[in-house]
Amino acid sequence: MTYLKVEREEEIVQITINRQDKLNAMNLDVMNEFISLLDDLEKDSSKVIIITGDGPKAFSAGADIEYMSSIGPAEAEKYALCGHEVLNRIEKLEKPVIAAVNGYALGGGCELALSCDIRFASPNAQLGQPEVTLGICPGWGGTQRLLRIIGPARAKDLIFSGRKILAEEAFSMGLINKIFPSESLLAETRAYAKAISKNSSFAIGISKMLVNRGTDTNLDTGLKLEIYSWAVCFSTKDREERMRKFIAKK
Ligand code: CO8
Repeated sequence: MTYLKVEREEEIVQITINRQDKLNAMNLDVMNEFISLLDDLEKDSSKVIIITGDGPKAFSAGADIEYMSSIGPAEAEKYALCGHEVLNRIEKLEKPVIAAVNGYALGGGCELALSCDIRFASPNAQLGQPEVTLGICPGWGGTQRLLRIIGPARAKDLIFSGRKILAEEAFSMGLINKIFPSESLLAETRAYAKAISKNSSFAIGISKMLVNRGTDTNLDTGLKLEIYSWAVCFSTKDREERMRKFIAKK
């Protein structure tokens, strides 16, 4: 891979977008590398995924403006579809994905973070959807995921103004789960990833699906889905062993 640095430590995979000279802006090559990496991650035994950006300045400054400046609607559709494929697959991955937002997360960069399950950030992180300043609307799920995470009024404020917000304000909106000092952001993210990797992958995967589905379904359907999913957990050896160990300890 040219633009994605992939490091595996035990069952944790850290993906670093590695295009520092362009503030980790995601061109088609970056997105295609994500697609082939996701082919592996969907099948392999990794338990938690971390996504971050190379260098001290940016998680990702978004889609590649240089590329977008010269394309028409047909290429724009392809670019959007490619981005949606990546972000949808991250969202549906049956394992937790954590964004470690270490600087600018703008436009597509913010949308990439929105597709992750959990977002940690350094105090200098700046998030935003500045697309309207470039004459486009958010195109990698921003209008839909931001709305669901922070509500319509706040989403419209960020999208209409295109303003960048610091981690503290993002935290107060529920856009960021937790802020860590810049120098320990990755270590803290890895420690968190390691802690959750000890829990049942099956139970976490099914919980992720239930919460995701719950966002777009009515309460009754969501609760029914939970009952059946809960019952399925009783078919795993993992559940048997974890409960047996608990009883044995007593
Ligand atoms: N695309 C391409 N290159 C970029 C991008 C980008 N998004 N952002 C920064 N760069 C490049 C700069 O051109 C510069 O390159 P060079 O050194 O070769 O001139 C280098 O990165 C460093 O950037 P700056 O010199 O601008 O650094 P500053 O510290 O002065 O400013 C900012 C940092 C404020 C982050 C500034 O770079 C900036 O505003 N960048 C653009 C941010 C932005 O508007 N992002 C949204 C893009 S639109 C989008 O993401 C749409 C997503 C949906 C797409 C749907 C598909 C159709």
